[in-house]
Amino acid sequence: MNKTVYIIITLALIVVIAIIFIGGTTSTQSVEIKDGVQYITIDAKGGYSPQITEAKGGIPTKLIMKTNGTYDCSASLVIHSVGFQKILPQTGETEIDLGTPKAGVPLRGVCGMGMYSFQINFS
Ligand SMILES: [Cu+2]
Repeated sequence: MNKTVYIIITLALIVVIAIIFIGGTTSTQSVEIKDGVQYITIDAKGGYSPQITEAKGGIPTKLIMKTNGTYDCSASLVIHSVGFQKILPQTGETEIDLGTPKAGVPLRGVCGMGMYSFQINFS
């Protein structure tokens, strides 16, 4: 009986670790170039994901902030370098025009309280 419980817990742990691992690798596909415009997607819920994004500089870029039942302060987003300061909808997508970012100048976004942040590196 005890052995069975042990095996079930071990299997459950393996599944959880696998999900976290797969989730971590898929989040690297957050940059997409369509018709000469670079789209960067960042999820906002209990912080920002991915926290660091590698993107290309020198091309028109749009940032898409995705919220999904986001009731925490990561919905209140500030991006100083483009003068953006808004409360994101609790669920939805917000497109932010980043213009044409220069290579070597990272962009940082922070929540209204400065608790959560993300960074986009342009190269
Ligand atoms: Cu915050």
